[in-house]
Amino acid sequence: MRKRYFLLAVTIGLTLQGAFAGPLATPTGKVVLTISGKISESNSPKGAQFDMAMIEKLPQHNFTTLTPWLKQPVKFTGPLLRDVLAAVKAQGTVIKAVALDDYQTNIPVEDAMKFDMVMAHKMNGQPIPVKTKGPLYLLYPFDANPELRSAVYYERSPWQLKSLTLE
Ligand SMILES: Nc1nc2c(c(=O)[nH]1)N[C@H]1C(S)=C(S)[C@@H](COP(=O)(O)O)O[C@H]1N2
Ligand SMILES: [Mo]
Repeated sequence: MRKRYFLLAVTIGLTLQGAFAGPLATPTGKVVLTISGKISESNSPKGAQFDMAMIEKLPQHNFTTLTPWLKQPVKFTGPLLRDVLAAVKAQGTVIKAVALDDYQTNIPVEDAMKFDMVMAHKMNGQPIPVKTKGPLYLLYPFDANPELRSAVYYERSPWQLKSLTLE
């Protein structure tokens, strides 16, 4: 009986580890995000690569917020940036984000800890096509905190996100 409980505990432990801090899977689909720089979990010579299935496997969060870009409030869904950083064992203080249109912006790692920043792959429950700023859109919960409704944070919200480099 004891042994059975022990095995159960080990199984649960391994399952949780797999969900939150296990070795990084290898993408089987199209790579949508590459994280490089100061990270200690990786799966390719270019850094930690993610396909959409890997991003969807992380714990999902959502918030509904107005943005400067759209007239209506939109519900954004995806993993918290801080969970994505944890998945690659990120270090450093600044995240250099680059988008498909080559837009670049620097996000303090501290922002990911302080605010529930979401790496959205869905808007109003639907995958985000590239032409409407997808497939990945990194953003702050603007409506949850009036402090965030400023150019500083809008500029730190890249749509069409393709890579993060930890510095
Ligand atoms: N990929 C990408 N993300 C981006 C930008 C961009 O040009 N490309 N512009 C940034 C800037 S400077 C701001 S203020 C906000 C809002 O940009 P907009 O006013 O051009 O809509 O989005 C940010 N995210
Ligand atoms: Mo801007």
